[in-house]
Amino acid sequence: MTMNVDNLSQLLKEKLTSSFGKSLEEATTKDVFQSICLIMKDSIHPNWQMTQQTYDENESKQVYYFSMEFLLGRMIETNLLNMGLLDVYKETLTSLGFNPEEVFKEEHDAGLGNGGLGRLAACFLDSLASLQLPGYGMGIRYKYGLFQQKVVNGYQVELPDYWLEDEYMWETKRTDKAIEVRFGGTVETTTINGELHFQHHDYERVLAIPYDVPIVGYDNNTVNTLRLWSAESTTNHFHFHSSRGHDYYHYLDYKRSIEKISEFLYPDDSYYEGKILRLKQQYFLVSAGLQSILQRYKKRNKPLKELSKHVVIQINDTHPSLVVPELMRLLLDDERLGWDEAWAITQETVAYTNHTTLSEALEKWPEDMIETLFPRLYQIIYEINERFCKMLWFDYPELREKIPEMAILAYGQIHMAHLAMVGSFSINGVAKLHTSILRDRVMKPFHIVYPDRFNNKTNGITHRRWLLNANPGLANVISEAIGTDWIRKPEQLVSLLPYATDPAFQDAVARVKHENKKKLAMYIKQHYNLTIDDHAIVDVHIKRLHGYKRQLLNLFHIIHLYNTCLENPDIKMTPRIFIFGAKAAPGYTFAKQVIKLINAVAEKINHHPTVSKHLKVLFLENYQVTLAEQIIPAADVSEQISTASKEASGTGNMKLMMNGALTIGTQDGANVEIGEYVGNDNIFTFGITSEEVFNYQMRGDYRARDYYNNDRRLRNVMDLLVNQHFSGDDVDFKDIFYSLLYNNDEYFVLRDFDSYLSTQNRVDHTYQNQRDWLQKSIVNIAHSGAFSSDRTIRQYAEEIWNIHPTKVPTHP
Ligand code: DL6
Repeated sequence: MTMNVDNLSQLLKEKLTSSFGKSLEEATTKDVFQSICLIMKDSIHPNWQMTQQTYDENESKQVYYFSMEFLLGRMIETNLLNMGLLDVYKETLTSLGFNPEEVFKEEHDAGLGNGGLGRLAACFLDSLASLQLPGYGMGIRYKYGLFQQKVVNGYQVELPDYWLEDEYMWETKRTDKAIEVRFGGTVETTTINGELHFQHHDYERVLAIPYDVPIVGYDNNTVNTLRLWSAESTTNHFHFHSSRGHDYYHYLDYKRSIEKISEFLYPDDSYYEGKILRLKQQYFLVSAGLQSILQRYKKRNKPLKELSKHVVIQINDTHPSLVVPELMRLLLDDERLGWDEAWAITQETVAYTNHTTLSEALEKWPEDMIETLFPRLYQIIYEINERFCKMLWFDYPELREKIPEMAILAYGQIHMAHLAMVGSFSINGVAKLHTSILRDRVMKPFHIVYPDRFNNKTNGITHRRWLLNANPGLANVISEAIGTDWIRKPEQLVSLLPYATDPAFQDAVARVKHENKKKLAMYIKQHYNLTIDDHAIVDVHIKRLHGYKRQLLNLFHIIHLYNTCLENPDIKMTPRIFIFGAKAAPGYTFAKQVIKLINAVAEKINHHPTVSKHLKVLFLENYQVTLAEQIIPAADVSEQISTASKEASGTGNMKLMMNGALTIGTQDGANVEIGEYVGNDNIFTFGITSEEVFNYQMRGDYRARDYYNNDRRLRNVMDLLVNQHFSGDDVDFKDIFYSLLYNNDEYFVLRDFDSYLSTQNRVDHTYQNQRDWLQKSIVNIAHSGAFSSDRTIRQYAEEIWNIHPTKVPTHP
């Protein structure tokens, strides 16, 4: 049935009655939202079933993307867009007297991720389905997503994000597909008929229950699956004896301890604390996921040695790297394969993506913790390590000295990245620079041993969510100029290049930007009671708060502008609004102090009678996917100012460029490739290079203090942190000041201050020439197709996974 306003209205009325016993007049927006989801599911589910059936019938090779994080955001608009029904749903809702935006807002963001890595995983799912590629996501159904951030008196306060409070409309619980996962216990080794057998005793049993979420492809019949595992206790653990009433309470304690495994998303992407739970979560995902894959594979009646012809497992960073020993365990102990065969299968099936070179984020686990929680896996890791180190000793004499630093197990710690690299056939970085840092520095000895495994896959973002959905005005202007082919082939956005100098097209782009700014201004007025000039430059810095992302450098520029305005009350400058959105890890004190400082500076500037005419500063609380969708279309300037070498790729840089913002950025992560595409004239690059950072680190001759002493502007900025200018008597920002001067400014903020300021000055001047600015903006949009996750996923599919599009027939 083709949907139109009439039949959809009818369906909606029927659904409201059958599911909620309500008429249209009685229905709340939540009822309407839920009814819409039910109607959508009625058409998604048959395609879902058909997709899985087609994959099985065609024996398509499938990728399983294992990730501890999937930052999905809201699904309703993406699903409707991909189903080709967004417009008719919006029209129908409007005709029935509902505001579609208000209805869509009823969906709580699925915040099952911390930041870039989790959002990337969500973009990848969208691209897999849209390219008709057989792909499966494997994750955890955390009961609480990343915390909700409130700002109270300028400080970050964390509240639980109970995203499941209302039913999650997209998921389907599959109790029949539950898997048992075992923790702890002991391993008994026996020899039967000359063969070693390993028996696991006294373990704790946890039930992994899958909740499947459909991932709808764009304008095709494909519906892939994101499988989220939830931990439950096994009921047969509890034997209630009426004479021993306390058994009941023991059972409740036990049940609670099990459920905790999938309760919280670990709210940190760089510091690892609360280790046991985190480690249990990793194994829980890995074991449940792998067991379910093998169960499904066996239904194909193929020999296990052909597993890698049918299955490829991509591990998203090291968090799921227990896949390597767990797959070995299943093949050795359950399937009774020999070591060499099991090892060959494992290495041919697993691929690893690295997302960070920060040493504090490269996971290491205490050996005793692994041994206690997973005694059999420990034995297997031990053996993998022994064999690996022996191989190094005999085959690579030149690396003998490096064995302690390359070992998987050394000095009481298990190095997960080493485990992942040794146990996989592909090791990829997420931007060219990052991959070369991995090859030439951080993982250099591994590159000597496994040169063919290393490869680069520069990240991407789904243009469907980040342009079509988030910025329909711009999408229309583009389609009017170059047609709609770019929607399927985003690289065709490049045909916009001739329009970059066309005044009519420039004006159309400018109008959309202005409309988006007005919308953002309204949101800011409503939520923060702050009036912003919708002709001001909108300068945005939105990402996790971390020292290396240098929100502080941005803030120093703002304080410098503030000082300049105070010194020259009659100054002429294009008004600018600086927007920050960032969550700090709850235990990361420095990052939280920076949030407080941003808010303190905002307070001062926004209330200053003259400065506030030129500048506004705003920290938007609870930065998450839906908020990003509101900010990005309105942005003019994209702050990508990490210390060179530290940001593996970044994806916010891509989203912002796609929406016509110009990047002010360091030569870091994917900024470098953005610069290569758009050319030096269309990006504002500044700061020291990664080579210079490494050289400073090697020579140890960086002296932050010299910059403070020699630059009056910098001193004038920094001194305001310690003379209570921004803080009154209750707080000061000495710790920040000291970290820069006495701890020698780990992230080179002072070193890059001068170059950042002069580049910001260029930004300001360029903006004053609107024609020039718009031309640059359009060049950025035109090249953003290269950063669609469709391109990235095609590269993964062809160069790593060897999977192919499988057309799903229309459901009869
Ligand atoms: O690859 C996705 C994303 C990159 O764009 C960011 O540059 C990088 O910082 C982020 N890495 C992580 C690392 N977490 N851990 N571990 O989130 O990945």
